[in-house]
Amino acid sequence: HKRNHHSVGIIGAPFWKGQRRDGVEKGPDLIRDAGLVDKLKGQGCLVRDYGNLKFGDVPDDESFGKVQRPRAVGRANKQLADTVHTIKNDGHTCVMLGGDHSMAIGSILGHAASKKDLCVVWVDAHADINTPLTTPTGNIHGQPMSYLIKELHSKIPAIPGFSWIKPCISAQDIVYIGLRDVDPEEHYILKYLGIKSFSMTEVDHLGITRVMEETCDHIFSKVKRPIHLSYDIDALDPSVSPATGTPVVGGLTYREGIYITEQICQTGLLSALDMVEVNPKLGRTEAEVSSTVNTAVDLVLSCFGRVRGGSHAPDYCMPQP
Ligand code: 6HN
Ligand code: MN
Ligand code: MN
Ligand code: MN
Repeated sequence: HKRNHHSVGIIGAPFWKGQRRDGVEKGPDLIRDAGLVDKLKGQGCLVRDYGNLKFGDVPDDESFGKVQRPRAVGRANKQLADTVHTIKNDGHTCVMLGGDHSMAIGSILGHAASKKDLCVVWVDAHADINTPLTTPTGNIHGQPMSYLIKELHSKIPAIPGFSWIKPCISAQDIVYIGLRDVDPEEHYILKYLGIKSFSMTEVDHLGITRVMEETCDHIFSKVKRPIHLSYDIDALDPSVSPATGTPVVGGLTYREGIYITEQICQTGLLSALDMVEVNPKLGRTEAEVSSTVNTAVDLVLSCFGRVRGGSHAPDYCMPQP
């Protein structure tokens, strides 16, 4: 077994304006307070914490059609993209702690700025691929994928605050896992673009083992490439992670959720991770909040070498009597 030398750069994105429930901006600090950095170091990772981004007020941020707070979302994502680019150029695997899922726009664009050939594994109850014209809610956390996919470029109108955003991934470079609440317009887009997706039906039918084998077959069909793992905590069942903005029954078990991250770690190609949509204000009890936060921490740890079967330092020596 090789020594764990993951070099991890953490950036907090305490941003909520991609949706309407406040509290999700508390995610980064809660995940840190649950001991993320020390636990990563304890399993042999080198960790640099870049702190939290600070988002200024954006006045006069009128909606664009249905789309809510476009200038604030555009600006926050530009800040995040620049920082993720820096973290990647510093040589780390980047961990973005959200915040709502609209921040995947900046995270993926910043990542793509230093890794042209990345692929995306999107673990979520939702497809987050509404365009500004199909969105039923106007919430940008339900739209990030639509701005990033080259094949959708012609379907996206010019949005205030978004002029810097250029699509950086192709439909064939994406795999979804965990879908169970997909809007009809989103379903059309997934089929129209032929995007690989493993809904909860496929997870039930194939089992998580084959889902991960087929995920890797798909993303590595031509060549091995860097992985951007975008993990929405609502992919897991609300019995595991209830403190989130848009919970949907019938989700991944804790074990399936962790198995995904263990297998992504095994590829050796994880290049950036988003851990988003933890919202402590939506836990009904302290136990619901801690279950959600601790699960988020465990998912990050498994991305960076934690194995359930245990491990030990290569220089470990047994105590002599
Ligand atoms: N998320 N499809 C719905 C919408 O508003 O477009 C829900 C989106 C949920 C987004 O969980 O990150
Ligand atoms: Mn560059
Ligand atoms: Mn979701
Ligand atoms: Mn999401």
